Formats: sequence, structure tokens, C-alpha cells
Amino acid sequence: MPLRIEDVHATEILDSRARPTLAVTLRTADAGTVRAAVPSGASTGSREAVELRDGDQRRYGGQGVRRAVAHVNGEIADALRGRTFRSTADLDAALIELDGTPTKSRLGANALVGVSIAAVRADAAARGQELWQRVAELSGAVPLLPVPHFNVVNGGVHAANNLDFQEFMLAPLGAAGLAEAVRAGAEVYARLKARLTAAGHSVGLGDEGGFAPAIDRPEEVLRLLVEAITDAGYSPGRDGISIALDPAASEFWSDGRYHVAGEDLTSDQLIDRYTEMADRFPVWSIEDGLAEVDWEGWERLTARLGERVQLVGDDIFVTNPAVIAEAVGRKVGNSALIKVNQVGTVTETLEAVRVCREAGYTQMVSHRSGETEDTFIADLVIGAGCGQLKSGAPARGERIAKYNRLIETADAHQALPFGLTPRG
Ligand code: 2PG
Ligand code: MG
Repeated sequence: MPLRIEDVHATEILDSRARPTLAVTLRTADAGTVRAAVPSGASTGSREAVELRDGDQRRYGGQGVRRAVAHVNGEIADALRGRTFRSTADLDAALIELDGTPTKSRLGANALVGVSIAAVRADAAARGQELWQRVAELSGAVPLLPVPHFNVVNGGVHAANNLDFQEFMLAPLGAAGLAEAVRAGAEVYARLKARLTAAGHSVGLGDEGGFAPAIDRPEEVLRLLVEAITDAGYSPGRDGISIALDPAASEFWSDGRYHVAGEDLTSDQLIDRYTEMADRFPVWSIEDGLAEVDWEGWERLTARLGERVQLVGDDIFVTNPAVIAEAVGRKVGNSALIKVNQVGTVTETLEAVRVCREAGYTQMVSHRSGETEDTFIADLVIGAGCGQLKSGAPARGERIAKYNRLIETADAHQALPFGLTPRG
């Protein structure tokens, strides 16, 4: 079924951090008007597709997106209006060609990704399908409800505390189903709040809805998480609730050293530290354990821990199919984080997923620290069959919207399998 575009329009709206982002509405002949809103990161990889910001200090401290909005309402609308595309892939190809740069820096990846997401939504609506069903067809994957990864303690550039590691996530790998997994996350979140309060810590929240206590040692947070898991009546580990980390190490790497909790560590010392953490705590996954520039360190990290820990590339892979292919060749990591706005179109995102699938790399779909109420990633993760979603804490509307979309889909489609793989 072709995509007959009638009009496209963008508006500058706010994200969850009160920074401007884009909402895009797309009108097609067969689906009426659909909408998409664009997420935005804070700890970004240097090779990400370019998010266009105005830089005009008189508005939003230079963070405005009026130029990206103008590109949608001008050049992009002119190029799409009245045109018929055979597929959303063709539409994405037209956007890429129109931009004409390798990093989407001319029109802005934030402009392109809003249009791209809206197009898939229109395509699904025109066919009378759920969004995830259309994504499944586009990706050739078996649809799967993912294991949610709840970021319950925030540090790094997502919080004002002195914790260098950015994310500490609960991964209910042992849950019987999606709703039970969400319940586990919410129950442990509540117990963690009680523990933090009892210990005299602040329970203020970071950007992704996790607590942001004044703790600097990652091991101290891991200990608290294990206690909270136990308090809530779950077993720490693969049969119950495991822990996933996103240290976001590019952010605390400088001058060839990793600066963690007052120590200056070499790559190998930090790898030793991760090994100890994996020995002492139920850490099943580590994302961006080393910096995006430290490929040699990543090779050693993968050789050391790759058999027992999921090693996810985020800043280092930037959802870029070519970079992931290079990583596969060099045995760097064994998993990729998947963020649509890192690469700029849905088609390229699904290509990144395909490269992972063929190489045996797992995939975790991800929100950004700056989010909106748009729930596209929930449908993306189901349809692309990735098996893992991180969308922050089980708190704050923009995070919860994605988890609720999963819950409602699970309820409406009881035959959908749940887990890291279709076999659970
Ligand atoms: C990450 C993301 C999302 P940001 O590092 O994985 O949690 O953060 O959106 O700030 O890049
Ligand atoms: Mg990350």
C-alpha cells in the first residue's frame, strides 16, 4: 500500500527536561493525521546523527529548535507534499537524500526522525494495523514483549549527585510475563525508596525518574539494590531480578583515565572493577562500560567478560549499522543499544537491528533522557523483536507511557511471547 502524503507540519514543543523539541504531524490520504514527538539525549555519542539546535542564546539558552522546525515546514514539506511513496523505506531514503550529509547535519536528525516515525505510524494506520505489527513486517522479526529495564538510580549527567555511573537498572529476567515484570519493577522501586529514606538519603529524582542519592561508590548502590530486591520478596539474579548498568563511561573518561568515585583508573583497572561487580552482585548487563574512543579497551573487556555479561554499545555504536558491523568484526561488545534519533530514521534503525540479529548481538531499545509522551519505542521493541527495553524508572509520565503501552498490548494480544527471546 503506497503512502500518499498530503501535508507535514512541525511545532516546537517541550521535552521532559523543559528543553525544546519537535512535534511532527503528518497527514496522508489513507490514514488522516498522525503525530510523532522527538526525544533528545544528554550523554550523546560523538558520532550520533546531528541534533540541530538554534544556538540563539536569547531563547532557551540556545537550545531552541526553530531551525529544525523550519526545515520540516519548508524544505521537507515541499519535498513530500502531494507525493506518493511506495513504502516508508522509500520515504526515509528521500529524507536522507534531501538532507545530503552523512550525519543529517543540514536539516537536522531531529527534523528527520520526527517525520520518519510519523510515516510508519501513518503506514500502520492506513493498513488498519497496530504500529508494532507494521514494524514487525518491516523488520522481518518475530514480535516479542521485551523485558523492561527500570533505571531506578540516576547519576552521571542525568542527576546532580556525585555518582559517576549514569544508570542502575532493574531487569526482571525471571518474570512470568510483561505485567509481572512491570509490577516487580514498581515494587522494588517502592522498597528502594523506603531504604534510601531510612538511610537518610534524598529521594529526589534524576532525569529518568530514578532516585539520585548522594552516594559516589557504584558498589554501594548495587548493595542497596540487592537489599531492595530482597525486601520486595524477589530473588536477586536471573530467576528473579537482575541488575543492568549503564556507566556511560565516555562521560568520566579524560586524558586516558576513568575518573570514578575519586579514583583515576586505567581501562584494565576498570575492567577488573566490573569483573568484581559481576562476581559480587547479580549484574547481567553493562552498557558503555568503557569510553567510545577506547576500542582496544572494549576488545579486552569483551574478551574478559563477554561470555558471562551482556556488553551493550551505546555511545560507541550510535545505532549505526556500519559501526555495529565494524564492532562485530573486532569482537567489541555483544549487544547494541537501539535509539532511533541516534541514526535519524526508522529504516536505518531497523537495519541496525538486522545487523545485530545476523551477528548474534542482542539489542536493547532505548528512550532518551529527554523524552515526551510519544510511545513509539514500545511498538518498535515489540515489532523488531529485540527482547529488551529501557525507558527509565517506573515513574514519571513520559517513562511510564512506554511501559503502559507494553502492558496494554500484552493484555490485548495474549499470544505475544515475553522475554529476552521468543522462547523466554
Ligand atoms: C543512555 C541514554 C538513555 P541519553 O546513555 O543510554 O538512558 O541517555 O539519552 O542522555 O544519551
Ligand atoms: Mg547509554
